[in-house]
Amino acid sequence: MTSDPKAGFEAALRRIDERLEALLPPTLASHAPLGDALRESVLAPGKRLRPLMTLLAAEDLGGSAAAALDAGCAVEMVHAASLVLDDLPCMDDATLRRGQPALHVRHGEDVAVLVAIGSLAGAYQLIAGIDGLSAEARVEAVAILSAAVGVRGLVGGQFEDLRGGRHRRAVAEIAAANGLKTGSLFSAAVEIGGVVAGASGGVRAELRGFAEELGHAFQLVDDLLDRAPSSSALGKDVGQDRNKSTIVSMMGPAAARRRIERHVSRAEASLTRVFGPSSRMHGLLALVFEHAMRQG
Ligand code: GRG
Repeated sequence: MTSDPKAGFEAALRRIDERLEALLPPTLASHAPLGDALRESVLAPGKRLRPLMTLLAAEDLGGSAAAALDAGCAVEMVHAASLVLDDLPCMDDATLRRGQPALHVRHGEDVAVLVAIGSLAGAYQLIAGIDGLSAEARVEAVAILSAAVGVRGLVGGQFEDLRGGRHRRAVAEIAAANGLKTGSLFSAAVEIGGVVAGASGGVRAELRGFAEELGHAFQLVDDLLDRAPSSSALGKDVGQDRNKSTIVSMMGPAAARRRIERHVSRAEASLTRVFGPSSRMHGLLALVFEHAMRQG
């Protein structure tokens, strides 16, 4: 196994980065530094896992690659907005993101809030206008993305995390918040891939099940890495809030690793039911988690 979690996906990742760059041209900087800041936040070197999943799911279910690419870029724009907001002093108060000073550190909180709103609006504009998708599919994709952002998604998960993070919570409560904070956007990413491909309700439900397990495992790895002394495969900017109560801090790293393994094997089982015993999504899952588990 290679030590690079992105190995084998370079071509798809290049397409994603090129499309994001084209969607956010330098001329966007007409209101500098707003345009520059928007480009910086979206184009900063992230892993692009969510758009990659949209792309792989749609293509491997027979959907249009171009439509999947734009849908994935919209999901990444939502993700970028969530990271900008998450780092604000009134939220996680983080100064580093993707190895660089957080957006509000570089451009101020006012610009950071506007960038997040602009990125979110851009995502909906993009997904609502995707070429080659029926009007019904576009509406469905917008509805899925909206649900993933809203009070039963990122917003609700973030709220629970902020309010409950420093209190002792049951493991199940933390897991539920993790599902909203992390799983909901993974779920939207793969389900929108299914919508692009015209997948059945059953396949879409299976994709959501996969993403929920993935989200739980991913958040556990994220928390494990928060305790690790150095940065990692998940591109983690470590040590931002070591007082937060997490499943890892409550159960310890060994039990957390066992939970991760259980989530990953359930995620794999869902993928197998959709794509057969081996697929590019299986490959992505294995690469990300094998690498992360060695680091954490
Ligand atoms: C209105 C979009 C919006 C959000 C409001 C602030 C907020 C509510 C939610 C934040 C949720 C959040 C930051 C969850 C963390 C998810 C997570 C595991 C992020 C790290 O993802 P990676 O590792 O990051 O894929 P990269 O940088 O590689 O893209």
